[in-house]
Amino acid sequence: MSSETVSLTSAQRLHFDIYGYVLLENVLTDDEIERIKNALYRIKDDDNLDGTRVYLNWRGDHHAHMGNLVEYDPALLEYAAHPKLVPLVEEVVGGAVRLEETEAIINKRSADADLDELNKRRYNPTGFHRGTQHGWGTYMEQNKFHCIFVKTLAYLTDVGPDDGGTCVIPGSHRLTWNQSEMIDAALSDDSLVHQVEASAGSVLLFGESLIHSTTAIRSDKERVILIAGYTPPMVREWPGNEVNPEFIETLPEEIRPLISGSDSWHWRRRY
Ligand SMILES: O=C(O)CCC(=O)C(=O)O
Repeated sequence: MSSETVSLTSAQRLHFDIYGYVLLENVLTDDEIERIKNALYRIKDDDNLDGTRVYLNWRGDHHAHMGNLVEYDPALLEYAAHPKLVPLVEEVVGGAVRLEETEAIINKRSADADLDELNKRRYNPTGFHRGTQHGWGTYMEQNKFHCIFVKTLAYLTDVGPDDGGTCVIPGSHRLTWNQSEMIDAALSDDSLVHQVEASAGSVLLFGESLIHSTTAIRSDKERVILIAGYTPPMVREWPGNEVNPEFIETLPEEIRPLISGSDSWHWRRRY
């Protein structure tokens, strides 16, 4: 990892604290994007993943969801340990992190989609959810918001208004409202929902207490995203995202604790 200090600008930190997310533009190079996409398409077309720890689930024939990716290709490992991203994650978690999961989605419009129906709404979130809650998965320290479960979501294709940008309920990361009441309220008024649109190479940094969703695609474009989740090191990986200890042994020493969580309870809040 580079010794150069990488941190959020005060405007990015304020955006994160107010809304629960911030879009980081132009993070990945064209070469990184191509290498990551090649690896993800190979997984999507791989009919023998048995010898790997990768999982691939199809949600209809238009939506491939895959996970536990770091052992499959160096480009995917490099994203999970990205020196421009991990320090920003640590800033909002509040200290050192471990990789909790990696997942990716390659999706397009469903062949059965009713475009007239999709065009009736400004956005069509397919399933709002969150991975932790304000109150036990978050804390305030020195007036800054922190979340113990944070994701970086990289857009690997350009995502315009009709291309399935991630939908979020801005500000929901700091609310203790009942989740379904909050979702119902936001779905009744589109102005409470924001759809993230981004160019390929941009990364959405968000706390998992933020309610968010995949969005149905209206255009003819296929979307590709790669996500890495992080927690403090004493927290477990998401089930199914256990990385082979033998693979971890082969990694450079400086990224081993990030991938394995070996730092465990030796955690000190740093931010
Ligand atoms: O598909 C997206 O844009 C959002 C993915 C998502 O909901 C998640 O990472 O939990």
